[in-house]
Order: sequence, then structure tokens, then C-alpha cells
Amino acid sequence: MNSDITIYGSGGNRAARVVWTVNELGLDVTYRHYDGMIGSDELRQFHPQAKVPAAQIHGLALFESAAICQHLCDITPGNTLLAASGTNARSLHAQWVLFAQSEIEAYLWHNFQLGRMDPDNEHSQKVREANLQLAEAGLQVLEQHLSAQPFLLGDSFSLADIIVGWTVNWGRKAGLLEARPELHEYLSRLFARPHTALQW
Ligand SMILES: N[C@@H](CCC(=O)N[C@@H](CS)C(=O)NCC(=O)O)C(=O)O
Repeated sequence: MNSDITIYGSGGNRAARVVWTVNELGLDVTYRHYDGMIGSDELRQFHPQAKVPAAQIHGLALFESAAICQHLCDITPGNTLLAASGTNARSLHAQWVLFAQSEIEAYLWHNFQLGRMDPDNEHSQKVREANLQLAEAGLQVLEQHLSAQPFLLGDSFSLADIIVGWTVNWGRKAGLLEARPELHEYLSRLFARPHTALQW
């Protein structure tokens, strides 16, 4: 069942979410990564923008890191990372993943894009400052939430921590965690996990 999975991408980028999920689940997969793969025709077969991560899972071509991780959990019997569809825990998982992607990660990603397109543009610098404030507002919600519990869904580590934790770590790299001790502690818990794929 597990032998027919290929993951495109590696390293500290969003492919790390998939690598971490694979390792937590103990799956047997093939990784494919080489210089020039991003943007290549080969990758475009599995991702319309030829980005990473992408995956081929038992014949299903799939992109978006969160979707790939969720599918891997859903097809792994007895997994303890992701609750079944229709449960409260599954909806809370969706809530935190979507929140982090739309209220934090989108702003950090926009800044990354502005930085590489036209780093010295005065207007884009103002937009970048506004984006940082918006990302901080999202991080502050997580700071408060995680002051009451060790992981996003409660006492147990789950897939939400893999996906959202990667975003929080990006916030740390962007210098947005300095006044957020709960998020520092949270990241320490995630870095301490044996299968973590987060990079400092
Ligand atoms: N929302 C997508 C983002 C995919 C994405 O932007 N991947 C980056 C690496 S983290 C990439 O391939 N970038 C190539 C580029 O922008 O040219 C996901 O979570 O998978």
C-alpha cells in the first residue's frame, strides 16, 4: 500500500511538511528532487505551477502541502495525526490550518515575493510593513491559544502542528516572535520531536 508514493521536493521549504508527515506516519515513499526541478516540465505534470511540494500517491497527482499531508494521513489506517472527517477534532484541524495559511502565511509569502521582485521599491516597502503587522495579528491569536495548551488541538501533537508549526517557524525567521514567549516554547516542543523536519 505504501510503496507507490512519490514526493517531489525536499529541504526546509513547504516540502518539509510532507517529509515530516511521512516520517511521523512511517511511510515508505520515494523522494524526487534535483536542481532545476522547480519550474520543470516534469514537475508541471503534478503541479500546475511546477512548485514544490507535489506528490503522486497511488496514481493520484496532488499539490498543496496541506492537502498532500491530509491525504497521506487519511489513507494510513490507525494514524493518530488526523481525526476522521465529521469529528470536532477534524474541523478544528481545518480551522487552524486555514487560519494560519490565510491570516499569517499569505502575508509572509507576499513579502517574500515583493522582496524578490523589487526589493528597493518604496511603495512595496510600505506594503511589506503592513503585511508584517497583519501576520503579527495572526501570530498573536496563536500566542494566546497556545498559552492554555501545548499543541493546537489540545494535549496531543497532530497534523495541525506540522502544518501550522512550519508557518510559525517562518514567523520566527521573519523576526515576529520576539515578544511571543508562548510561540517560542511551542517551537521548542516541535523542534524536540524526533521526526521534525523544521529547520532552524
Ligand atoms: N501553498 C503552496 C505553496 C507552494 C510554493 O509556493 N512552494 C514554493 C516552495 S516553499 C515554491 O515551489 N516556489 C517556487 C517559486 O516560487 O518559484 C503549498 O503549501 O504547497
